[in-house]
Amino acid sequence: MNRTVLITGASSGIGKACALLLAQEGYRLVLCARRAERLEDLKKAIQQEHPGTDIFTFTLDVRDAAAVQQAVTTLPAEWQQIDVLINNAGLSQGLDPIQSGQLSDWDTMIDTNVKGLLYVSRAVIPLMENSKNAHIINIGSIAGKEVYPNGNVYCATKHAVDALNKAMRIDLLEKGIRVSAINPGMVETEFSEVRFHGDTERAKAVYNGVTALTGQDIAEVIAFVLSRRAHININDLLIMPTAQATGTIVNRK
Ligand code: NDP
Ligand code: 8X3
Repeated sequence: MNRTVLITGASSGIGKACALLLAQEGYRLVLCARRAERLEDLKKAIQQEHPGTDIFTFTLDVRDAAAVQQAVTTLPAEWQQIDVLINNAGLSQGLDPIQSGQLSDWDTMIDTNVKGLLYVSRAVIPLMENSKNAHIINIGSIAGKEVYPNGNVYCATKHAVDALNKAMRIDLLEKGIRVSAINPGMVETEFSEVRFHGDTERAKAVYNGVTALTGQDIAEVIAFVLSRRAHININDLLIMPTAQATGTIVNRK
């Protein structure tokens, strides 16, 4: 049977691009996010473009530990083996100095990017143990490799993802489950719109004068990582637009 991939945050951006590309590569897809309608539209689009693709979708808020456990343990029988987990659901909220950041923004980022990733991994890993080709992809960030002004809590959550990626590789070593971190720089998705609480003008300005990465660019790298021969694990990749040198140094034209 073809490999089955479970992608969190498949309703937009990088997660959606992974779903589209991996469908093309013949994967069976388990897709989740909070926005059900988006997932339904994506399922229809994939089935139109790649007829015969097996897809199962469900709504999930990764911050809800009980809901994560319930959703994963009640997956239909034919979806009970997962080969690939893409821990992609995540977000940034706000870009404020630490002395004046919004507590609710901090909670949302920590609950989603760190605790959500943990809840999903804890629930899904047992479904990967019988796979002959199991692989976890953790979506980190340049923000997990360096800290930039006002990035404080978002950077801290992505540093935590960096640590968890390493920890998973150690803990899952004997099970033969591969673990890889994909750390992008600027990718033009809904990310900045979410960070700036729906301020589309401010979000657009982030990408002014820069050819940012696309979700497809990242999906292609993930497909490459997943397609290496079984004895190869790509531990960690940092992928930036050519016009970006660090989290904040960007060559705008
Ligand atoms: P998008 O905002 O386009 O997509 C984020 C996805 O995460 C959506 O599908 C959203 O779905 C999902 N999500 C957010 N919160 C939750 C939640 N509580 N439960 C379930 N799903 C959730 O942004 P990106 O595609 O850019 O972001 C994907 C990942 O990439 C994130 O982890 C982000 O930190 C990381 N990243 C992004 C970069 C960028 O520049 N864009 C750079 C580096 C890393 P829904 O709202 O439907 O629940
Ligand atoms: C998202 C990229 O540069 O805003 O992780 O941290 S950045």
